Amino acid sequence: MVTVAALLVGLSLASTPARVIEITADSDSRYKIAGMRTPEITVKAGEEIRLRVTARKGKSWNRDGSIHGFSLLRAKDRTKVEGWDLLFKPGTQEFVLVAPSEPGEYVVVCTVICSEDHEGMHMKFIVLP
Ligand SMILES: [Cu+2]
Repeated sequence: MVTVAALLVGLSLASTPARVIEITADSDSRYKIAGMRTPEITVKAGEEIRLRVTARKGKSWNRDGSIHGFSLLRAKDRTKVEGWDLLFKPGTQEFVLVAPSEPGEYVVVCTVICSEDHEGMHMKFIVLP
Protein backbone atom coordinates (compact mmCIF):
# COMPACT_ATOMS: atom_id res chain seq x y z
CA MET A 1 0.00 0.00 0.00
CA VAL A 2 2.80 2.41 0.90
CA THR A 3 4.44 1.73 -2.43
CA VAL A 4 1.25 2.41 -4.35
CA ALA A 5 0.63 5.69 -2.52
CA ALA A 6 4.18 6.85 -3.21
CA LEU A 7 3.77 5.97 -6.86
CA LEU A 8 0.55 7.98 -7.13
CA VAL A 9 2.12 11.03 -5.53
CA GLY A 10 5.04 10.73 -7.93
CA LEU A 11 2.72 10.62 -10.91
CA SER A 12 0.65 13.60 -9.85
CA LEU A 13 3.80 15.70 -9.40
CA ALA A 14 5.32 14.60 -12.69
CA SER A 15 2.35 15.44 -14.88
CA THR A 16 0.71 18.82 -14.52
CA PRO A 17 -1.44 19.11 -17.63
CA ALA A 18 -2.64 22.55 -18.61
CA ARG A 19 -5.98 23.44 -17.09
CA VAL A 20 -8.79 23.54 -19.62
CA ILE A 21 -11.01 26.61 -19.68
CA GLU A 22 -14.07 26.30 -21.89
CA ILE A 23 -15.83 29.33 -23.28
CA THR A 24 -18.44 30.01 -25.91
CA ALA A 25 -18.15 33.04 -28.17
CA ASP A 26 -21.80 33.15 -29.01
CA SER A 27 -23.97 34.33 -31.87
CA ASP A 28 -25.51 37.04 -29.66
CA SER A 29 -22.09 38.71 -29.28
CA ARG A 30 -21.46 37.46 -25.77
CA TYR A 31 -18.81 35.29 -24.16
CA LYS A 32 -20.36 32.52 -22.09
CA ILE A 33 -18.97 30.09 -19.53
CA ALA A 34 -21.11 27.21 -18.29
CA GLY A 35 -22.40 27.79 -14.77
CA MET A 36 -21.56 31.50 -14.66
CA ARG A 37 -24.17 34.19 -15.00
CA THR A 38 -21.45 36.74 -15.70
CA PRO A 39 -18.52 35.01 -17.37
CA GLU A 40 -15.16 35.61 -15.75
CA ILE A 41 -11.82 33.85 -16.08
CA THR A 42 -9.45 33.47 -13.13
CA VAL A 43 -5.95 32.12 -13.60
CA LYS A 44 -2.67 32.04 -11.69
CA ALA A 45 0.23 34.16 -12.88
CA GLY A 46 2.31 32.21 -15.39
CA GLU A 47 -0.08 29.25 -15.43
CA GLU A 48 -0.39 27.28 -18.65
CA ILE A 49 -3.97 27.28 -19.91
CA ARG A 50 -5.70 25.30 -22.60
CA LEU A 51 -8.48 27.58 -23.84
CA ARG A 52 -11.20 25.62 -25.59
CA VAL A 53 -13.48 27.93 -27.53
CA THR A 54 -16.71 27.19 -29.29
CA ALA A 55 -17.59 30.04 -31.61
CA ARG A 56 -20.95 30.69 -33.19
CA LYS A 57 -21.45 33.18 -35.98
CA GLY A 58 -23.15 36.47 -35.22
CA LYS A 59 -24.65 38.87 -37.73
CA SER A 60 -21.32 39.89 -39.29
CA TRP A 61 -17.73 38.62 -39.51
CA ASN A 62 -14.32 39.33 -40.98
CA ARG A 63 -13.43 38.68 -44.60
CA ASP A 64 -10.90 36.05 -43.49
CA GLY A 65 -13.74 34.04 -41.95
CA SER A 66 -13.04 34.98 -38.32
CA ILE A 67 -16.34 35.38 -36.51
CA HIS A 68 -15.20 36.58 -33.06
CA GLY A 69 -11.96 37.63 -31.43
CA PHE A 70 -10.42 37.45 -27.99
CA SER A 71 -7.86 40.04 -27.05
CA LEU A 72 -6.53 40.30 -23.51
CA LEU A 73 -5.94 43.85 -22.27
CA ARG A 74 -4.54 45.18 -19.01
CA ALA A 75 -7.52 46.83 -17.29
CA LYS A 76 -5.51 49.81 -16.05
CA ASP A 77 -4.28 51.08 -19.43
CA ARG A 78 -6.02 48.87 -22.02
CA THR A 79 -2.69 47.71 -23.46
CA LYS A 80 -2.59 44.32 -25.15
CA VAL A 81 -1.00 41.28 -23.55
CA GLU A 82 1.41 39.61 -25.96
CA GLY A 83 0.33 36.20 -27.22
CA TRP A 84 -3.30 36.70 -26.26
CA ASP A 85 -4.77 38.13 -29.45
CA LEU A 86 -6.92 35.35 -30.88
CA LEU A 87 -9.37 35.01 -33.73
CA PHE A 88 -12.04 32.33 -33.87
CA LYS A 89 -13.51 30.41 -36.77
CA PRO A 90 -16.93 28.76 -36.48
CA GLY A 91 -16.77 25.62 -34.35
CA THR A 92 -14.50 24.47 -31.55
CA GLN A 93 -10.83 25.30 -31.38
CA GLU A 94 -8.13 25.12 -28.73
CA PHE A 95 -5.30 27.44 -27.82
CA VAL A 96 -2.46 26.71 -25.41
CA LEU A 97 -1.56 29.95 -23.65
CA VAL A 98 0.54 31.15 -20.75
CA ALA A 99 -1.17 33.46 -18.26
CA PRO A 100 0.37 36.90 -17.73
CA SER A 101 3.13 36.97 -15.13
CA GLU A 102 1.76 40.14 -13.56
CA PRO A 103 -1.17 39.60 -11.16
CA GLY A 104 -4.09 41.97 -11.49
CA GLU A 105 -7.23 42.78 -13.37
CA TYR A 106 -7.47 42.29 -17.11
CA VAL A 107 -10.28 42.45 -19.63
CA VAL A 108 -11.08 40.30 -22.65
CA VAL A 109 -12.56 42.12 -25.64
CA CYS A 110 -13.87 40.87 -28.97
CA THR A 111 -11.92 42.24 -31.94
CA VAL A 112 -14.30 41.27 -34.72
CA ILE A 113 -17.28 43.48 -35.50
CA CYS A 114 -19.67 40.58 -34.93
CA SER A 115 -22.96 42.52 -34.71
CA GLU A 116 -24.32 45.91 -33.71
CA ASP A 117 -23.89 44.66 -30.14
CA HIS A 118 -20.18 43.88 -30.59
CA GLU A 119 -19.12 46.60 -28.12
CA GLY A 120 -20.83 44.65 -25.37
CA MET A 121 -18.71 41.56 -25.98
CA HIS A 122 -16.16 41.55 -23.16
CA MET A 123 -15.45 39.82 -19.86
CA LYS A 124 -13.34 40.17 -16.77
CA PHE A 125 -10.08 38.23 -16.48
CA ILE A 126 -8.28 38.00 -13.15
CA VAL A 127 -4.66 36.96 -12.64
CA LEU A 128 -3.89 35.76 -9.11
CA PRO A 129 -0.36 35.84 -7.67
CU1 LIG B 1 -17.70 39.08 -31.13
